[in-house]
Amino acid sequence: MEYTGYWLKYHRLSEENKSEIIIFREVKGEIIRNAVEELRTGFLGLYGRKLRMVTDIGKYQKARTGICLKLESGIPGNSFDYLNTEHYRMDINEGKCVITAGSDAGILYGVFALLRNLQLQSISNYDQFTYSEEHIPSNPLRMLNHWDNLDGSIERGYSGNSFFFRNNRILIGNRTREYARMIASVGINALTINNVNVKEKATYLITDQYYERLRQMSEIFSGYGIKLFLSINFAAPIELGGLNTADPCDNEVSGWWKEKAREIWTALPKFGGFLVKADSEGRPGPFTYGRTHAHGANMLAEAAAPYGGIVIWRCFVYNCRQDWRDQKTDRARAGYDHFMPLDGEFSENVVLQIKNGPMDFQVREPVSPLFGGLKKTNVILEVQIAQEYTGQQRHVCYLMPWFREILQFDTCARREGLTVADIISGKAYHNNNCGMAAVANTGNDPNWTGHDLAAANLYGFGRLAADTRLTAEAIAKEWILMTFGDNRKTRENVLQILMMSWPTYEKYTSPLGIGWMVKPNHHYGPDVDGYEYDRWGTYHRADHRAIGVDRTKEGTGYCLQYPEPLSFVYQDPGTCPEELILFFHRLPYDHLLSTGKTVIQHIYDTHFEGAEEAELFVTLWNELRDQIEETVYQRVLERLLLQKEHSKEWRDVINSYFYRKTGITDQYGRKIYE
Ligand code: GCV
Repeated sequence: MEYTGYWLKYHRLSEENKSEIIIFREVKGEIIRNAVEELRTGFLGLYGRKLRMVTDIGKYQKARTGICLKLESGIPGNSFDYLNTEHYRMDINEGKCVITAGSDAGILYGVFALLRNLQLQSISNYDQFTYSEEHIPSNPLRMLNHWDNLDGSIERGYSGNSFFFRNNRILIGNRTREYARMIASVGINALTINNVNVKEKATYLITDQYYERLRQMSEIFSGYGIKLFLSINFAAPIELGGLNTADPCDNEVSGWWKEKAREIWTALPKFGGFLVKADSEGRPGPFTYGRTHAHGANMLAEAAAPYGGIVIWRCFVYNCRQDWRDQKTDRARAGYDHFMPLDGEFSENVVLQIKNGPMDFQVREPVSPLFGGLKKTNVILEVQIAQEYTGQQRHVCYLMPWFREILQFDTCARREGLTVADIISGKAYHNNNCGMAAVANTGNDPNWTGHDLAAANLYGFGRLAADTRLTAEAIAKEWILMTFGDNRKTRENVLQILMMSWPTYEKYTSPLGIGWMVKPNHHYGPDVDGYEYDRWGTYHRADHRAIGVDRTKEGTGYCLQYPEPLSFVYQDPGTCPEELILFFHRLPYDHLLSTGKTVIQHIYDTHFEGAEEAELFVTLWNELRDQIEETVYQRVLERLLLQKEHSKEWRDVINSYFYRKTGITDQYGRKIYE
């Protein structure tokens, strides 16, 4: 395999070189061909066994070992078409395995599940394996958003350059196919390849300069059940079409998009649709013309509808030219204020893509109130596995515990409870186009993700999006075993590192939900006041008496965007979850937390603890020296050592800052620089 370092390595489970296995398939097509290829690779790797394919059921029945792939229409009683098409059932009984699915993609998922189960249960003798599993994906859309630029750079990319673009050209090669395999194996079914900030040359992706290469790429991905989408420039009618407006209510503009859609889908029959960042951080949008985001999205949706295309419209809309002196404007409110009044106005094939929190992928934020608010709109939960604010893939930060918390969060949108997972599955309000998207963390580094342990986030995101009931720990265990093989010490130590890593990162960086104490622009490293007097609306407002932003009804009123009883819970510092207390409240440093600690002592303690824990990661990794392939071992060690040193920098900068502001000493007399 050309690109090593991920979970499809298929560590050998047994050396016995037994007879071949027969695959019977009654279905044809590219996806099935790829599924069979996966079986071949998997069985060769795991057992050194060869597979032979037959289309004669008699031969399959006579064989001692076999795998049968067959299609079946929907699961009775399930009213969701999309789910029916991607389900699979797998029954394995002493050497015979039947994978039944609702579509070719379902069969592919069943095949990956078979290979995964053989590895996870360390089945050294396939012929004696008995097992059954049925799976319906939790979410219809399970998507990766790449922020790759056509020059080959990646916005917030921490693992090398793009493997999709270089020098304004589209790259297609082995790596494209390997990537498709890798992400299909965890259930991803859609992706965008270009940055949401669509400028300059990227605007031209929807012209015949790029169609042929895009067609080739979309076919590689669709061979693994993955739809290709593109981020588009809302001002394309002006920049490409020579019109003097991009007003969504202008007939010429909507006509231009209709013609464009016809052209795109003629050239790319497997194309999925558009992702749009509009009126956000300098990107054009409907506001320029006094129109709403519903006008903008619906106009595009009408153009895409004849081809079954969808429009994914981002809710990351806020004023990025705020005056820091203005204490009334609260960036956290912006998404809800803009989009909530439009609930019910969006077309069926529009999906609103909402970042998990109201700000921007901080290590901790409350869940966006839009999830509990919108009831008549398709929604996608957007998370970021590119670790922009969580260590930039130089620090280990396994994000699945965080994503699980978000998914399980009760939005209180209904009295009987309605979690984010319920809402994004589409089941809560019977919506078809819903799901999860992650800003991708891959690049052309040999191991794809820079930090080898960051691959757990890619694997984890896919698995979680496909099955939101999986725990973060269960996912981590899978990834470790499939990536590093079955060694007890490796399983224990890597699991400990992964499961500690997000809380540890939070401890030595941002206390109590405050966020944003990072160096401006690149967002790596501590700078407590980095954004404090800037235009981005991200303030902690710490002075010598208090810290935090009052978002209660007496403050910015953000609390009130949540339904009751949540709004009450957040409103009162006595009931507000403490990990978010400074997000919602402005508190004096001597405010007592439920632990009996003051806010300032909590800040000191967590920063000392976090740095100690980062040091422990090095110790745990060192114990694996003889177990892990040398290059991987060294690559991870180098990053863990850097994290250890850098966590001390965070600790000391933050502790000194607050000591200098408050003059309050650490209760335990530890070293804080004056
Ligand atoms: C692609 C944050 C990031 C930007 C990113 C933006 C977005 O502000 O820092 O790099 O732009 O989010 O999600 O659109």
